[in-house]
Amino acid sequence: MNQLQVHVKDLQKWQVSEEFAKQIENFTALPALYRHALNELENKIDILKTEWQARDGYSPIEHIKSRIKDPKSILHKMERKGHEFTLDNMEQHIHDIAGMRIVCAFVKDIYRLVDHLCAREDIRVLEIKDYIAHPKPNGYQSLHLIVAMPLVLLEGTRWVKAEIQLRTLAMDFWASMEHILYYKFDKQLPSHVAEELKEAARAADELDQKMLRLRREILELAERPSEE
Ligand code: 0O2
Repeated sequence: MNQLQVHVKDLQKWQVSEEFAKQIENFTALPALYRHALNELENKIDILKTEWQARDGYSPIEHIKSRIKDPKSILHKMERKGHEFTLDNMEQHIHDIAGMRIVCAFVKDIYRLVDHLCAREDIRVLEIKDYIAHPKPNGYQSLHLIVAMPLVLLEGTRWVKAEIQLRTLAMDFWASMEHILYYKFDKQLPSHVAEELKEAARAADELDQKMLRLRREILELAERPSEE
């Protein structure tokens, strides 16, 4: 599959137990599986974007970004969640090893896209966390989907998990800035800073609502017969 993959037969010369060799084989093959799942997902979203653009002259998807979580972050998250470091726990409890962020222009585009994804048979939506309807206490807004993607392998079909974060441009700006600001600060934020961050999240929300209002107005103007 890729150069990271190790086969049980390659390990036999080191006389490791078959069970240990199998574990290593699974472990080294895993990043490639997540990469393939992400590629499939990117492809599906790309097709959607092109179709929407061709049909409506406008795609609700502004841009997408994807990444494989780095091993250090995976271990940190497992520690934070109190899981023993095993491959099973990693696959079962860490949902965002394969992660995609989809940035949309408007909030209603996000729900339109979620409805579409939930109705598809080639993606299983396992969980929806709606931090838009229910923002986190710090002001964070996004809609998270935990999905499973089918990969057809020699062994049969394997469903691989991925996390999709859906946000507007304004939410993405806030979350990216908060991540940068907070990243270097490993202590409790002073309350006035936390309050200002929350205030900035409210401003991002207002900006989203204002843009939606403007869009409605412009669409209405476009549909109105000209007065000539
Ligand atoms: P990183 O470094 O961005 O990958 P779950 O994944 O559902 O099992 P978790 O982590 O409690 O458990 O889920 P949640 O709250 O849905 O958060 C998942 C991801 O959302 C985080 O991954 C962040 O990417 C993003 N996120 C959640 N809360 C915040 C927030 O307050 N600010 C910002 N900027 N991003 C947030 P990681 O692994 O925590 O981090």
